[in-house]
Amino acid sequence: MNTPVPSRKLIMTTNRSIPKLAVSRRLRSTPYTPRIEALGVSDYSIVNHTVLPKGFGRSTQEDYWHLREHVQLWDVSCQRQVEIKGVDAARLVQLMTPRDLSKAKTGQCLYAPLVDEFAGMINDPVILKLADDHYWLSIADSDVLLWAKGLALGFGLNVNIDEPDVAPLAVQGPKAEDLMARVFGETVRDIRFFRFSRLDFKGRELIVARSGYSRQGGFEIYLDDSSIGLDLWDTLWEAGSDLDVAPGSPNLIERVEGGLLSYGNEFTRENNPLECGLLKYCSFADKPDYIGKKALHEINQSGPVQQIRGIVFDGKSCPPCASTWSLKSGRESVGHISTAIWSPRLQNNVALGMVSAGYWRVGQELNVECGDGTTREGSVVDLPMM
Ligand code: THG
Repeated sequence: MNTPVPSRKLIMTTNRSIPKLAVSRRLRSTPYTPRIEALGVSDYSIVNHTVLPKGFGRSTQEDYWHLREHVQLWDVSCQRQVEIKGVDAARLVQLMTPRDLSKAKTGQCLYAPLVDEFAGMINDPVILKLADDHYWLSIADSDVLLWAKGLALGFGLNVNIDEPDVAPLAVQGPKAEDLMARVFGETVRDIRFFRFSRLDFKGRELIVARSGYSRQGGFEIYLDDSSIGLDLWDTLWEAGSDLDVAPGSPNLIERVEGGLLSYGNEFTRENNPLECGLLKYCSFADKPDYIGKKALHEINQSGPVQQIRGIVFDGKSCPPCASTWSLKSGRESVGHISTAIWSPRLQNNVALGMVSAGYWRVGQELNVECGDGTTREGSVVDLPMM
C-alpha cells in the first residue's frame, strides 16, 4: 500500500507557524532559566547542548547601548566546565594546548587554544587553574570532555574528568564592579583581569573572576550549586535596581567591534590557531610538548594562508549573516565573512571574517557579497574597532 503523500500546498500551510525550540533533558535549561523566562526571553541559541538566552524583546542595538552604559546579568551556564583533576591533570591540560602553562598560577584564568594532531582548533576555552592538580576548562561550543577522556585513556593518565554542576553567571558593563561590591564586598575591586577569588555569598564560597565575553569590563560568577541559582540571580537583581540592571547576553555588535571570536562561527576544526590570530598563545620552545606541536610548527614556518580580520562595509544595515558571505577582490575570492551586523556607533556594518594572505592588510579594499544579494564596498580594519 502506498502511504498518501501530503500535497505541497498542505505542507506549505501547515509549516507556516514560527518554529519553537523544545527544551528537554537533552537540550538543557539552566538554574537561572525561570528568571530568564519571567523576564521575557525572546530568543535562545544552543551552546554545549544548553540554552543561551540571546534577547529579551529589545533590539540588539538597544542591548548594545545598555551594555556600554549600565550593567547586565548574563546566563552563560552554557560555558560548561570540563573538570580535570588528579596527579596527571597538569600534564593532560598541557597536552591539549599550545599555550605554555608551566608558569600558570593558582587563581589564574588563561584563554587558550586547544588543538588536534593536525593543529586544528578543537576549542578555545578559558582555563581556570584551581590547584596544581585541578583545572576547569570553561569551554566554547564543542564536546571537549570526550576528547579529554579519550586522551586520558590513550596516554594512560591518572585523572578524573567530569562536568561539574557549575553554571557561570556573567555580570558585565561599566557598573558591574559597583554591583558586585554590594553583593560580594569591596574585595571584588581588587580582583585583577583574568584572576579569580573565592568570595562569600550567604555563607558559601563562590569563584568570582574578572572576565567575560565583552570589552565593557565585568565578572563571571562560577556558581557551583544550581539549588541557589535563583537566590544568586535575585540578590544581584535587587542590589542593582538603582543601577538600571537588565538581563542581557553576549552582544553581537559589541563582540564584533571587540574582536571576540566564536568557535563554530569565526573558526572551526578546519582552522589552526595562527589563522585565528592566536599566535601569542602558542609556544614553540623545547618545552612544553603538546598534541599538534609538529603540525603547528610547520604552519608557523610557512606562515598561515589566511587569517581572521575585522572588516567594515557600506550600505544600509545588513541582514543577519546566518552562514558565510564571500569576500572578493575584483573577481577573485579572497575569503569569507562569518559574522556581520550594523553598528549604530560606527554608522557602518561591522564584520569578522577569514581573509586570504595578501589581502588582510589594514585598509585593503574588498567587496562583500551580502546575503541580501547586494555587493558592498568594504575594507579591512584593526581589532578592536575603536
Ligand atoms: N568566559 C568563560 N568561558 C568562555 C567564554 C568566556 N568559554 C567560551 C568562550 N567565552 C571562549 N572564548 C573567549 C574569547 C575571548 C576571551 C575569553 C573567552 C577573552 N580574551 C581576552 C582578550 O582577548 O583580550 C583575554 C585573554 C588573556 O589575556 O588570556 O576575554 O567569555 N568563562
